[in-house]
Amino acid sequence: MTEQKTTVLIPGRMHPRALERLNAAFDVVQTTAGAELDLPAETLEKIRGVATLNGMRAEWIDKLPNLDIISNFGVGYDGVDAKHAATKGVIVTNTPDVLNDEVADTTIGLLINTVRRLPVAETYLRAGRWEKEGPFALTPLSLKNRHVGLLGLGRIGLEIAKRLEPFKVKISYHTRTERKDVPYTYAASLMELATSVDTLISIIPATPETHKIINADVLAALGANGVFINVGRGTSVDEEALIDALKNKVIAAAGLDVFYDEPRVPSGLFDLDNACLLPHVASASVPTRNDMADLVVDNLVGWFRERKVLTPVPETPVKG
Ligand code: NAP
Ligand code: 8YV
Repeated sequence: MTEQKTTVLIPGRMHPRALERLNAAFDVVQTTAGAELDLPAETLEKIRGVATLNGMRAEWIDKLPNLDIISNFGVGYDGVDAKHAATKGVIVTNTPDVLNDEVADTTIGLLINTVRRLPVAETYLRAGRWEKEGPFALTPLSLKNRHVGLLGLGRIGLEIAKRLEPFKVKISYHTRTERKDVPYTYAASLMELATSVDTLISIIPATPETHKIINADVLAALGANGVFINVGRGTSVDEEALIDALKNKVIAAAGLDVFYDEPRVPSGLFDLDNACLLPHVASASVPTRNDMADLVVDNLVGWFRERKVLTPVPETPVKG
């Protein structure tokens, strides 16, 4: 007699390595990540686990009467209703720490590309303009002598700060709770941070509290020499205010890896030559995404084999 495998739902896309491992360990049901979870009642009843790329709303959780665990691919789990899952006794896990170094490295790259306009300089060379027109224009901005403010100093923020130290910039930060274990200057509010620095790096989660907190006032406080870098979530930014600020030189430049309504990027940003734009790639290397994929699967396997999860989110109920 063949052993009955546990059923795991994958709504939408999934990393290929995670998919391969999930298919080996579980009975996998794949569906599109659209508005409706449209599966026969018999299948819905069988589903005990979910592996998702940040998409599990309350209505979907409610349709799965025997769900134990949602394993999210990504440290940010704003697309998973973890509070609602907790009320139903459903565990939510994410993929912290394994991506800290990659995201922090990318942030430094994006910061330098933004101030020194390196992607624009390469485009200039590739277009044959160096030979025809002479040297690329000097960049008005430099990283030298900057004062960098980190909005968020958690797992990734701290790695960004450590990488900034050798650049000899001043470092300040704002979080809701002051950290006693860091040598950086604490600002009690985002406005205080933006007023005191000339470079703002956002690495905070998408929550109702952080929605559009980087607004016209914050950007004005950053000032005309100001550089804004976002590697956290696009929902933290009032994008229209940012476009206005870049267009009218209220701030000097921005480097963005994340956007309000991905993958849609406002056309107003495409038109600006003081914006450096990346398609949400901060963790997107093969080794780092493989580590994230493994953690997604290991959380599910750990739960169903041993009733142990590796990386539950803070909202999740303690089970075992
Ligand atoms: P983390 O360890 O939980 O750190 C989050 C930081 O944000 C903490 O310092 C927290 O401090 C601060 N924070 C939260 N809410 C805040 C608020 N309302 N005001 C001010 N500070 C606030 O998370 P992490 O692992 O570093 O990841 C951070 C986020 O980065 C993720 O949630 C994800 O959205 C994003 N991310 C993006 C990429 C990418 O590809 N671009 C990759 C990975 C992660 P307090 O709690 O003291 O306020
Ligand atoms: C991933 C991320 O790009 O971990 C996160 O929160 O934003 C990124 O590492 C994303 O989760 C994969 O879709």
